[in-house]
Amino acid sequence: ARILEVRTVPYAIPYSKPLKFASGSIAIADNVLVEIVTSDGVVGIAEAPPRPYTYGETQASIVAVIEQIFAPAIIGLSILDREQVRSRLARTVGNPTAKAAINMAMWDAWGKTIGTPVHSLLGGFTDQLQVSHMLGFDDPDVVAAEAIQLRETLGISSFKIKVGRRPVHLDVAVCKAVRGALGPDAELYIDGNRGWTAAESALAIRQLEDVGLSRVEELCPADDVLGRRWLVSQCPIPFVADESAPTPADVTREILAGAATAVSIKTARTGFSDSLRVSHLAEGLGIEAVIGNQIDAHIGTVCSLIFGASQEITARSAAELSNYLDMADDLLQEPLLIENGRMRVPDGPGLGIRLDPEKVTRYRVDL
Ligand code: MUC
Ligand code: MG
Repeated sequence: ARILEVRTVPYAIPYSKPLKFASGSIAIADNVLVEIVTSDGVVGIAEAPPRPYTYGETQASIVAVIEQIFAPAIIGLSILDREQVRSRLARTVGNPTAKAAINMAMWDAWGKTIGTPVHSLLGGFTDQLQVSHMLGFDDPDVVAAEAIQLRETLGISSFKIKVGRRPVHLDVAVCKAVRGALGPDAELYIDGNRGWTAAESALAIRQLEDVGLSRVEELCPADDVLGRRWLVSQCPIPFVADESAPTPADVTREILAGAATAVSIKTARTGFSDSLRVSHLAEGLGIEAVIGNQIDAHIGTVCSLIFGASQEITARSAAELSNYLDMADDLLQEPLLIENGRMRVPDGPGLGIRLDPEKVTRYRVDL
């Protein structure tokens, strides 16, 4: 089957509970649905989330780069020509979520064409993942109540707490409140989105010693090169590279520089093909790889789930899959389900999800 058309559908669905973190905040899922139409009449789908504070992309820039540069470069190629497509898209620097959405829509089209789940095509390690929820900035009692509610209603017992505010004590108090509310069995870890200096981060790590964190992520900027290396060298738990390592080359550079000791994999920025590269790299290096959340909407969440469950290294840790819960609606025919703190891979062909055309019409912003 050949690629006949690449469609972009910008849409907007509000969050009923906005997420705030050190590098930005999000109140609307203003994503771009990407559809690849093949010569067999199959439509492969994926979505690209604009994260200007992380990658410089906007909803308009994602639509423009796909329509003006990417689509003309790949129309006519086979849906199996993923590496050729990757090479052609790589002639344009940046634009990671636009590239990733095209890659994942090609995998979805392949799976749908041959009637096979993409999860199986990727390796099919296991059919479910434990879920971890990201808790944004708020007062200690509010964040603790949110964590308790998610554990009571959905069985979620792993939480990533957003930190990076000043003074450091604000976030230390949140972490202590969440630990106090959940007790010793819950998994807690923190993500600073580069909000602190290396010294502030070191202070926080010391003050959080008895909270029992499993890891920390991007507490200070990787561009503070020597400060970051100093911090990581004294960190007693894994230090995750997220936005400082969005490509396999960045992962190599940051790990070899001593700027991180673990890596976050986000299908929103590396699609399936480069997420495979990053996970194999992590396996070869002998470091942890955790499935992160690009504040994914529903389609993006399914992509993270499918990929995370397909590889042994990513299936080991709880995956950040649940922030779609804070959105007011979705584009899907069937809702996503979290039971006993776990999500199961859908078993249909491709991504295993179906769009609701009426909802797509309601939420698209280009007509
Ligand atoms: C995360 O893990 O950092 C916040 C900004 C971004 O790009 O992703 C989120 C979550
Ligand atoms: Mg992060």
